[in-house]
Amino acid sequence: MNIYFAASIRGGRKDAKIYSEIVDYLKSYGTVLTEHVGDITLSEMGDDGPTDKYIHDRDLAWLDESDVLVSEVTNVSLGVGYEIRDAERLEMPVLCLYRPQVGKALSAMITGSDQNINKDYHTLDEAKKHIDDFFRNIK
Ligand code: 6IA
Repeated sequence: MNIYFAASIRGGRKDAKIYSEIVDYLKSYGTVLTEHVGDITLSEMGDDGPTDKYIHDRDLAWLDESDVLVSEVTNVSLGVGYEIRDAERLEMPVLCLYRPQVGKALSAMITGSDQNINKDYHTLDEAKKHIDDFFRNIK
């Protein structure tokens, strides 16, 4: 099972520790092609490596090879929204994990789509339970 994990990079890295914990848990279900997204040392300016075109083309190729996309969507990210839509077009199962926050709401383009599964969570254990349910239902 190839898993594409999507989460904010240039949108902001304040939740990087959470991403790292989600990536660790996802590894029990398969190969996480985008493990670097959970790297807590990666800054939001993380652009000291390959070119943006290289990153874009490589990531979309990985998405093509993936069986599912799991995303953490609390921190708004253009890249994550772009990847979610591409995964929906590819008709792969998509899970969007969101931590509700006072005064904010998740984009209607995510909550209004019937091609992804949206789950709110407050603790890592809750997120893991949503991940378990997601994989149980796609097998
Ligand atoms: O708009 P954002 O940067 O927040 O978009 C984040 C999403 O786009 C993630 O889910 C990634 O899959 C993808 N993405 C964006 N930037 C990168 C990136 N930057 N590397 C890999 N995937 C990316 C450079 C990293 C650095 C180690 C050279």
